[in-house]
Amino acid sequence: MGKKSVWSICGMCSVRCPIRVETDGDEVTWIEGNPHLLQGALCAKGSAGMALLKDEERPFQPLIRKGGRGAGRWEKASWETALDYVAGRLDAVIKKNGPESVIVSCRGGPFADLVKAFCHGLGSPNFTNHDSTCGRNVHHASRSVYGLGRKGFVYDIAKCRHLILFGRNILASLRIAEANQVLDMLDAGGKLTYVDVRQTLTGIKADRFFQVRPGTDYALALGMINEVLRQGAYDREFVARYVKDFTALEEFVVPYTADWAAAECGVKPAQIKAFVKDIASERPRVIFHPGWMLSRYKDSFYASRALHILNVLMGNIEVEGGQIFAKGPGDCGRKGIRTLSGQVPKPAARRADGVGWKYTHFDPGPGLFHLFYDAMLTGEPYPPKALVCIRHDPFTCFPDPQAQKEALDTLDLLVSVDTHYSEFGWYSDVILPEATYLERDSIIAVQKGPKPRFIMRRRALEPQHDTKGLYEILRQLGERLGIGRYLPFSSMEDLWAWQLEPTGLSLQDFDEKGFVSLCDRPIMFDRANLDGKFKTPSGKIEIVSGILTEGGLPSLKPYESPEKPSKGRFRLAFGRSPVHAHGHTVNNPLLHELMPENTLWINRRKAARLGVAEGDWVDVLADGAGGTIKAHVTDFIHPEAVYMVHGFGRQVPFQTRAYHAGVADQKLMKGFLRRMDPAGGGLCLCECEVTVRRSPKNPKRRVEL
Ligand SMILES: Nc1nc2c(c(=O)[nH]1)N[C@H]1C(S)=C(S)[C@@H](COP(=O)(O)OP(=O)(O)OC[C@H]3O[C@@H](n4cnc5c(=O)[nH]c(N)nc54)[C@H](O)[C@@H]3O)O[C@H]1N2
Ligand SMILES: Nc1nc2c(c(=O)[nH]1)N[C@H]1C(S)=C(S)[C@@H](COP(=O)(O)OP(=O)(O)OC[C@H]3O[C@@H](n4cnc5c(=O)[nH]c(N)nc54)[C@H](O)[C@@H]3O)O[C@H]1N2
Ligand code: SF4
Ligand SMILES: [Mo]
Repeated sequence: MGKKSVWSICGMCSVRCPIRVETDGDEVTWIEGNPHLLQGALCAKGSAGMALLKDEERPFQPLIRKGGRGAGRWEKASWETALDYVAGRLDAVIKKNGPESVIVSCRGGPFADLVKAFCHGLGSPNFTNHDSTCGRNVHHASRSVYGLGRKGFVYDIAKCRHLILFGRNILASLRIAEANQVLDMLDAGGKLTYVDVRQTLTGIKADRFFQVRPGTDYALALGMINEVLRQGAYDREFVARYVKDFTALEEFVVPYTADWAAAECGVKPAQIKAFVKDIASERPRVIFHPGWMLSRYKDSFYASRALHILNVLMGNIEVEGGQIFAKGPGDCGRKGIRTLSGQVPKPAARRADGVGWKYTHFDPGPGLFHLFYDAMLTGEPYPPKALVCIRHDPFTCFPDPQAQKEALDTLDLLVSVDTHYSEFGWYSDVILPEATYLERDSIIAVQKGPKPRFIMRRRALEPQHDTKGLYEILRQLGERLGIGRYLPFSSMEDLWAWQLEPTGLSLQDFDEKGFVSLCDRPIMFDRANLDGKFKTPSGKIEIVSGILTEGGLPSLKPYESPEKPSKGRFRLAFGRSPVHAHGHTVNNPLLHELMPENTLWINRRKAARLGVAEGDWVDVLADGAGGTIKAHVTDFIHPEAVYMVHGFGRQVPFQTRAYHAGVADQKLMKGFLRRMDPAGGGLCLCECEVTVRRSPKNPKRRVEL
């Protein structure tokens, strides 16, 4: 045994930073960011990977439900029995209702190809993920402007002179590499402008902070566009060469002056004008980040679209310090790896969520998960009958778990493949425990960028319990279901070798750094000739989007002012803590210690009126749902909003640390499964309003009555 050093990829959140892991026998003794890419840096969650391994409150062998759904009576099973059981039930569903009645969902990301191959291999088109509560609006906004999705560009933040973030809390809701870039940019004298309804870790580093009224980002962005045009602060040449329908934009923004926007958002007009003066001299090295998680307001799609348009006005495309086309192996004159899903025929059936045929303006890729609930309740276009969730917890991820349960009760089979007891897992029929990222290998994937690379995760340890890696789980299920030919490799080494074959590389090429760079220097396209690079219907950057027009939707949507919450009510804003990843780290022994529960941020004046002081228990109530947490009274949040960190209020009794600690924002969002932005496909989670009162409840009681 002895000591080992292994190149791997962190799995504590979905960012998947490259890491180096040291082990001694069966112990992990050290984890750090890959020194070649991250100079050793790691976040608190990444370091707590060691505590994940030691966490005893996780499933350590397959479990099959005995009592009613959610009753918490489980029978421990061998893998043989559990896989036979799942395959038998899936087979019955497929025979009776067709393969399309199976939905397979996973967390997306670089390794999703395996899950897609399994889902399509079964014959189901219903491969899906979490994204309608995350980045779908931003993705579709990007697609409507450039014909390229959210990941079509990378932002050269380190070299930019001014970074503008609308609610992108980049230093707390983090990616290590990106956070380091922001700090480098600030060290080099770059500026930061931050827009939020509250002050944050990122905002306190900003040169300019706009504290806006909740839901008014679109107004601020329109005011900025108007002012940029008024000051002539845009790249005329770039616009003339690549942009379609620019005059439509000029006409559209006429009423949205900086003065108007300032009044609408509650900021100072002079600040907007001074800001535009700054960027006029700094462009093209100015980046308006289009947002990441913008499943928030009913116009978040259009707000993101306006931010993309501001980038175009800056002419920041394919320049240092701007946004750069993400390059793949082909751009370096190299061959790509083989993909598993590439070997599987496309299923013939239409998607049950309607994406691709009923909703033609959405990217058909992973569809929109929440729309499957409609199919379950209506049986249209056909009734789904089985749901397999891999690294995905719909009851934390999607609003209104109660409504979800009612729809899921129409299904014959719910399977959770997870490293933890997720809220969904607790309600499901079978839990198949996956080995943690430190105990499993993953397929090789491509990471696109100015310098694309192949990445891989290798196990640092053998599984410490009776758990298995995902490839093995899906391969053994596939064999039982007669689709073994799509996952034919009996070892990861064989699979990797097959993936690498066309590239001429071997596994040893990953030994030196843990990844393989496909070029030495960043690849830049010729900015004077970007023809063919924009994949819109017109081939141009589209102010009026062909895709949206065909879908019967406006491209330049007139602004509608968000309603002020009525007396005693607040808009429920939410976000992340730097030390937690959604709901799945709140029971981690170390991270729980750092942040055991969430609090409700409330504006000091509003709190005073409610008789609430710092640390008081408050009830947060919405439409029949509610919870009790401590108040955090502060001047640094807009009076119309209250705020809490997402991921708390868990209800799995086996997770003793997290059990009923704090409140789950998603449970307050009653009816929000149906609040979809018709243009962006994202849910409008921040349209939820709550009331707050001093709590008369016994704060020590942890169960809901
Ligand atoms: N109300 C509200 N809703 C939200 C959000 C919010 O802030 N507020 N945030 C939204 C956003 S941005 C996102 S991305 C989604 C995230 O929601 P999800 O996509 O559900 O993602 P996670 O919470 O990251 O993880 C889901 C599950 O993966 C499991 N898991 C972790 N590591 C592994 C592993 O290695 N293998 C396996 N098999 N499982 C693993 C975890 O235990 C957890 O149960 O939620 C969205 N929904
Ligand atoms: N530590 C940590 N990092 C993460 C994650 C994690 O779970 N933990 N998850 C990753 C994932 S999946 C995602 S999607 C990203 C999300 O990255 P972000 O979108 O940057 O993160 P959030 O914390 O969800 O939200 C940011 C801010 O939006 C603000 N906000 C609310 N309403 C408004 C409004 O009307 N206008 C403006 N301008 N701001 C508003 C909130 O106050 C909050 O501070 O983070 C990623 N990084
Ligand atoms: S941001 Fe932190 S938790 Fe997420 S992958 Fe990177 S190191 Fe791991
Ligand atoms: Mo996300």
